[in-house]
Amino acid sequence: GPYLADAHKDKGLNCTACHGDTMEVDDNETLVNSACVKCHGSLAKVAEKSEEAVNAHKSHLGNMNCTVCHAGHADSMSYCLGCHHFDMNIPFGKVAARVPSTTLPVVKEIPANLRTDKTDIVIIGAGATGFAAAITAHDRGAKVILLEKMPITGGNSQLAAGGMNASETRIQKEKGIKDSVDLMYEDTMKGGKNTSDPGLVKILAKDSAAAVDWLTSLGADLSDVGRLGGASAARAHRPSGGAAVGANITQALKKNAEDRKIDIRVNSRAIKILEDGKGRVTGVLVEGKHSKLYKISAKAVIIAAGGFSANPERVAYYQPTFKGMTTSNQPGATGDGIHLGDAAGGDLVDMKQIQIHPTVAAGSRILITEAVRGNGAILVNRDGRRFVNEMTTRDAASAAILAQTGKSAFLVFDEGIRKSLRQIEGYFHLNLVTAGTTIADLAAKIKVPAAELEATLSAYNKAVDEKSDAAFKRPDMPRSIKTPRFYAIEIMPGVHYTMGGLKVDANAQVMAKDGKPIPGLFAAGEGTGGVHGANRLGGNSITQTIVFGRIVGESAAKFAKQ
Ligand code: MEZ
Repeated sequence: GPYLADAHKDKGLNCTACHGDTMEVDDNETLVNSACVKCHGSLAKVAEKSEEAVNAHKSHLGNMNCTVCHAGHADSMSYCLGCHHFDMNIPFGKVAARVPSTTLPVVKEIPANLRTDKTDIVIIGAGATGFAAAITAHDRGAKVILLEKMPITGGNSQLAAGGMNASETRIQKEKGIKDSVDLMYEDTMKGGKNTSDPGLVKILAKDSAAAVDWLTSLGADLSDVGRLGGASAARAHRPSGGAAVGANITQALKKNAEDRKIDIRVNSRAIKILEDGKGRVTGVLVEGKHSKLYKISAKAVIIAAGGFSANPERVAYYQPTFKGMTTSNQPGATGDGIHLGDAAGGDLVDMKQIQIHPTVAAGSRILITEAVRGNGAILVNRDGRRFVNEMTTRDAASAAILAQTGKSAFLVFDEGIRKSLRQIEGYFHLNLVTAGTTIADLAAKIKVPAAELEATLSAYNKAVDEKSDAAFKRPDMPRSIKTPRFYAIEIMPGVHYTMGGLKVDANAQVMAKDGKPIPGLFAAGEGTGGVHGANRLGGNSITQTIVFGRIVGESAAKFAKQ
């Protein structure tokens, strides 16, 4: 110390002021958090008082518990710093992020007489997949426990930016956008280099419109549509004004799960899948922040714990050339679910298929959404020249950037593009954008030759007018870049998505190495392989979480009833 608790004591508060008369501490830290709010007001109220340039109490992570960052009897640590690099003072805090270990604790022997909770279905991971599965299974009459090892729910889904791909939606029809399920299937297969599981891709495309309707019925806003790389039509659904999709949908899902009183447990890491000795899954072993080891006995287990982009050792194991690269992922994306399923006998597919996203802000973990390019931005190198079709697939765009001097490039756009996409304001807020009143002014600030940059923009604007990009064959150029001010963000590729994972069938059952389903074990989302093959198209990930999250919830509920 001294810690936050000491400061409270100095103010005359005793232990029960924060911990209640029962002094009970569950893994959600329910009592303490409600005591914080009782004295200090809600997160929104605290945010109103903030004078900081970056208001940590008002973030895209939604309404979080106070104890996510503030600890009573240990160093406080800002959750934001897991991804950001702000100068952020936190009372009794360390300027460091609390990040989970990238490896699961090894359990040699499970102690006898452990507390055992009982449920129908236990779900590992509270991102979009886990929430979609939990709500669906609950609505089919199953009792559900949703586990999340991080102190907040939302996972990587919460960070999803560009959109959710779906075809033949009501919203597309209203906007007069021509698209079809077949076209989405073809684009996805082509994007994945024809190595995806065609059956799973058919489901993704066919159920995508219903997934958008379902989310909308739960209160999400998917009313804007943009176009992302590798898509033959505008099908990336996102909130109005082009706001980020992830925070909007995960907060709607969370609210719906809470309204249904689903048992959501944060700070709760599943560390082993339990089975009966005959191959049937019977539950999980959990390590809770306060409850320590305990068991949950369940009729079905759903793995929805995402991929492993934030596990640098594993990324380098499968792709040695990606060693040391930054990532766009939240620190919890360490691949626990894949590891747990593997240890339970599940087969793995496509593990070497790791996607790097071309545009992560240089020196950070902040993804600059592909939608900035989708809405018209171009990429230029240090010579002030374009070097690639900006809307090509991510692997090709990333390879092109890594081939430039400095292994980075500049995303260049203007006031018109800025106005077209609400997410861009966030990059200004985070100080990631360099602005110039003229092209020459911008060029000077980012140290590229002004004449080259001017020539590049004038050639590009001509291509926009002629609707033909002879230089790089960019298929879609929705806006020219000629309205001051002019802007640039330095970007470099970062590990973004792991395409491989547990092998599943069309009912989201995990397949064993002998090709048969493991009874009681289900999986969906990024921790499964087969949907994206060798390369995932932007916007297909959120679609996968909802389409297969609903399927896995339904399948597991059916299985649990048998
Ligand atoms: O699906 C994605 O990964 C995506 C659209 C990312 C982004 O650039 O916004």
